[in-house]
Amino acid sequence: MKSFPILLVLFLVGAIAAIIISIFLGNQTAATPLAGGETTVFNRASSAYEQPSAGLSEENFQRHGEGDIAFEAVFVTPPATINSGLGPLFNNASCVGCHIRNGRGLPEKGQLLVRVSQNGVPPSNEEFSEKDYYAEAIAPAENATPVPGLGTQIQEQGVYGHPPEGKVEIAWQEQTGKYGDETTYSLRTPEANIIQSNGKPLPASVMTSLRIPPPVFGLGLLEAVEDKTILANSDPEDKNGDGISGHPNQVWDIEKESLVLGRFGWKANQPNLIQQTASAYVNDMGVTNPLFREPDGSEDIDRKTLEVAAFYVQTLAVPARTLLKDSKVKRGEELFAQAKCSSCHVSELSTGDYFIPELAHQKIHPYTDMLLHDMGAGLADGRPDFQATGTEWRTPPLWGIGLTQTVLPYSTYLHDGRARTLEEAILWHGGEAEVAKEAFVNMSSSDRSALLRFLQSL
Ligand code: HEC
Ligand code: HEC
Ligand SMILES: [Ca+2]
Ligand SMILES: [Ca+2]
Ligand SMILES: [Ca+2]
Repeated sequence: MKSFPILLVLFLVGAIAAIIISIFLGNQTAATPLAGGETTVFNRASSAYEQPSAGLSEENFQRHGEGDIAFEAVFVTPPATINSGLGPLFNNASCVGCHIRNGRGLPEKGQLLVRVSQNGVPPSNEEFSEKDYYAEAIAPAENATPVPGLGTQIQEQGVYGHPPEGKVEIAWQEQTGKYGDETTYSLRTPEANIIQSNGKPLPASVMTSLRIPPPVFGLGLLEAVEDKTILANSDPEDKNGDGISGHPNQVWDIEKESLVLGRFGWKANQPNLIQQTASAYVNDMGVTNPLFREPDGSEDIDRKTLEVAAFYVQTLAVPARTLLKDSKVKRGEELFAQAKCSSCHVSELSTGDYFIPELAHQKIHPYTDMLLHDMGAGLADGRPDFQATGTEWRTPPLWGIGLTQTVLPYSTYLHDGRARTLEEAILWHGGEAEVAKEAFVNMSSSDRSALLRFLQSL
């Protein structure tokens, strides 16, 4: 007789515990602020992109600080005692000169890069002068061979006695469009006028591509995602019939001397952060290094400096998400999935083993699949790069994108910085993302603003 109430009490306790556990688990699978897993930092101020990953060992924290100094180092003309080796041709004298506060750069001189190439066989040694070699020691794709006299990138600056390769002027063309509810919008397209130092315009056969500097935080985590995790989302022939056919780039790894999966840059044409950093030094700053040496085998910076600069971007933290309980943000997150934005901007990936153990085996929320997608004629540069065609771009991560204007007001979006707002960035989507774009265009204005508010919460 006495056992009955005890059983009832036990039953109630069990039921309440089950409810509490299910709420807890529910929260675990739903939105989390931990965009960068355990390495996430809780900083949504203007310094949000400049924080070392949370949980770094004392030694790696120190190393991150040394990398910060390398990233900020302003190079000067040789001979000099420190930071010597700028040029002879260059675009900017420091990493931070383009990657200001580690956020995105602007489409303006000193930050915008113009990639050039042509079809066909690479120029012979006689055609390809020593000057080209200095500035353009790269690992070019067969479908993006260097242009005689210009290489694969236009350096708009030169040290004393070395005229720059040319001057780039951007003019913007405006075009208007309408949402489903008749609200109008306006989009701008860049038109680059490139004049070589000899006063001549570029020959029509030269393919060009404009690139703004992308944000550089969270990159170690993206480097730590295993190839097989990225390949799991690849569907080049669209076998599942959802209209999305992402595929990886395959690019030349100069140290491995083989083709490997491409990860970094707007067309994923760099395999890893060491090679990305080494090519930034040589091409953007004219600073030769162990991966890209002078013709006589010497170098402006040693392996240690190269590695520590790469370590800095490898260990820049991702800021935590915010406004998770805001009803508009929640609605926006649903719309992001319904409109199939999440087919490319994949919300969750896991990292594998990594040489920085603090970044290994993390559940991250980068909102990218790291794959290339056909984005339509509107965004096309017509310049292929390895497996990326002239209409394809790598899905950029959207984590931290809500802080863009907090970090650097007037920052712009997309590969060439044409989009002045997140809304414009979405409106430019075409190709495989045409359906997603149309879904956005036909949303009610309150749903459109909910979707944008969700992006602001990242
Ligand atoms: C002249 C401006 C400029 C300078 C100087 C510069 N960068 Fe960049 N950086 C860019 C641009 C533009 C891109 C995009 C390139 C592309 O997609 O082809 C980029 C891309 C990157 C990326 C890839 C980011 C991603 O998400 O894929 C990293 C990492 C990077 N830079 C690091 C560095 C480091 C380290 C230095 C200094 C050694 C440096 N950059 C110097 C302009 C610059
Ligand atoms: C087919 C794949 C795909 C789909 C679907 C897609 N995107 Fe994108 N998104 C991309 C690619 C690729 C880019 C880069 C294009 C470029 O720079 O020219 C991009 C760029 C962006 C950017 C600018 C990022 C930056 O760093 O400048 C935002 C914001 C964005 N997408 C949001 C969305 C939203 C919201 C949706 C759904 C309405 C969506 N995307 C659907 C592939 C996709
Ligand atoms: Ca040099
Ligand atoms: Ca050049
Ligand atoms: Ca598909």
